[in-house]
Amino acid sequence: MTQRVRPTLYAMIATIALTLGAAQAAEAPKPEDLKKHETTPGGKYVPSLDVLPGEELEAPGQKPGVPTMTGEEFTRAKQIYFERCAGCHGVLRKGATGKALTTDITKELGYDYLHSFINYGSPGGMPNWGTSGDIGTDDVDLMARYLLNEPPQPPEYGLPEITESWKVLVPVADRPTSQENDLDLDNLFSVTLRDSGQVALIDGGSKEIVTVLETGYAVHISRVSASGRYLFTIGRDAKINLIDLWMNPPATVAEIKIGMEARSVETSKMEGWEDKFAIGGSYWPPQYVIMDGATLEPVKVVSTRGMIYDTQEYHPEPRVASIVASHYNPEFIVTVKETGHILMVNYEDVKNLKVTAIEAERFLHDGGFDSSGRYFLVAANARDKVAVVDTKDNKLVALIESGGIKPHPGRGANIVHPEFGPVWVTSHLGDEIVSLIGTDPDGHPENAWKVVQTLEGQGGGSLFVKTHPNSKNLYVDTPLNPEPELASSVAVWNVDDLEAGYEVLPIGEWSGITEGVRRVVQGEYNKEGTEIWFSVWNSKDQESAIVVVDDKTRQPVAVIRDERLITPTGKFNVFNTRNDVY
Ligand code: DHE
Repeated sequence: MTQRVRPTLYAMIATIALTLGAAQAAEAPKPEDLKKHETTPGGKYVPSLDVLPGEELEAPGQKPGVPTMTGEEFTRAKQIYFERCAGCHGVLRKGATGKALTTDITKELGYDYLHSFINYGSPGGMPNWGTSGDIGTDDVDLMARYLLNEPPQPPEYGLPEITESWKVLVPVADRPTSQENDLDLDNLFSVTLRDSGQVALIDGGSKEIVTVLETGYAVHISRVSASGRYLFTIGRDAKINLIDLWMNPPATVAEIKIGMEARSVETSKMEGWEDKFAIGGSYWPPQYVIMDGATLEPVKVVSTRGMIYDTQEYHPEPRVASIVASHYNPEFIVTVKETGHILMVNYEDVKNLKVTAIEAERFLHDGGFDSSGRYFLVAANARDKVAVVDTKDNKLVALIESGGIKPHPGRGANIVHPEFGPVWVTSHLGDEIVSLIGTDPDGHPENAWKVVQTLEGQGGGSLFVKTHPNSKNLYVDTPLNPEPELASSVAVWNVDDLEAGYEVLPIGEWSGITEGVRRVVQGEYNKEGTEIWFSVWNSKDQESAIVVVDDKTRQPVAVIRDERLITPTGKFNVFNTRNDVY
């Protein structure tokens, strides 16, 4: 895990910009101030690019007056940049959550200045790479020189490359005409085996692993078609696998690569359009691709490059973050991180594509529906806000201060609050706050789109919250908390008595595993809402597990330990995922 959540050059340039034009190199901070330069859990959890570091990119030509680099040095610096810096500063260094690092700026700042900032970080959020030991002395020097050189440009990946990667392994005509296995498909779980590039399909009843399927690299999420027949996975390398759950055993029937770096995939869910289309969104190149739902044949590639919603300045690499499928219109809801737009992509007539671009906020990340399925709530995590979109009328309804630092809801959790009615819940990466947002404009208009209550959880470093319509429990994980005890446990509240506080479930301990940090991540319910599954996520060379908890008694009922369960993270129950139950 720790290798995944890398510190980054977050906000380096916020501070640089303040002193832009200052001729002198930055002063080294006093030892007593160095604490301020440490990276917080929230600051660490930013995108890193997994595939681009390995890409062979040509070094741009050497310019006069710029420190020289050997080919070997360039390759190493490029790798460090994509792994640790590009998430905040952008592939092309034009700025994202961190400011721009283009050579017109870096040359002005000079080598000494860059070196100091990389070494010591800044109180504004830039990690202290050098003094923390995360980047060695030689590499601090290397990175300062690299930033004075022009950035290399990774290749584009358009329809020719996408089509080239497309394979239909089992044509539609050769697929089963009815379910050929005797699995309880609705209670099947697709479990990401992050570091082995696989997903495990696990039966929700017996907890047996049905099959382990090869997928893209470090699969990010699974989604299920409206009919429940097809499962889609997306790898960080932008490879989508289309898995036919009717086959015995379920198997990949088509695959495609929609870019080079990606995180999201979804399938059409509007009545009359079930299973018809799929969509994938990529980080690099910044684009989304609409595909045929049964074969993955690429139908349309659309770039997300364009203007930032408020400053109306051009952004060359606005990444596609979360995507969900509307239940009210034949549309995909595509969030674009850097421009802060929420795109309502209408798939009725793909040739004459209609896209409603809703101005929301930067930098959009993850989100989900309210309990009615009409409103989509998404975190603009670097702005501590949640944007709410009405997917029926295609309008921004509200932009809400989330009440904590860096909201990170996953898809959120919908509970019925005894006083405030239906609310949607998010936790935060940057602090212990759990925020409840009213979502019922008709029944509880005075509470709608407001943070009606905040709870104090175990601590910062939370990624996911979870509940189920049949449950009275609200679970909040804290896998990125620096305290191992908090990272390996979850907090659970009774939604009817939130004031009573939370109970801590020592899931890591319950797994029986004694090695590793045992990060406990992402609760996911079974179909009935009677059991909740948690991943106990250790590093690749250590043992991991899944712990199943009885929702009523809050006691473990099963521990799935199997040598095939390498780094399990996300879990997606077929019924809950296809029906947006959370
Ligand atoms: Fe995720 C959802 C991006 C790191 C596990 N993650 C998402 C989504 C995005 C995203 C855009 C929403 C997809 C959607 O709904 O369409 N995640 C990113 C990153 O950019 C980031 C910060 C760093 C990276 O380089 O990838 C990142 N994510 C992680 C992890 O390290 C996690 C904890 C473990 C892992 O498997 O990699 C992780 N992300 C998840 C999970 C979801 C997710 C389990 C879906 C949660 C859900 O319930 O919907």
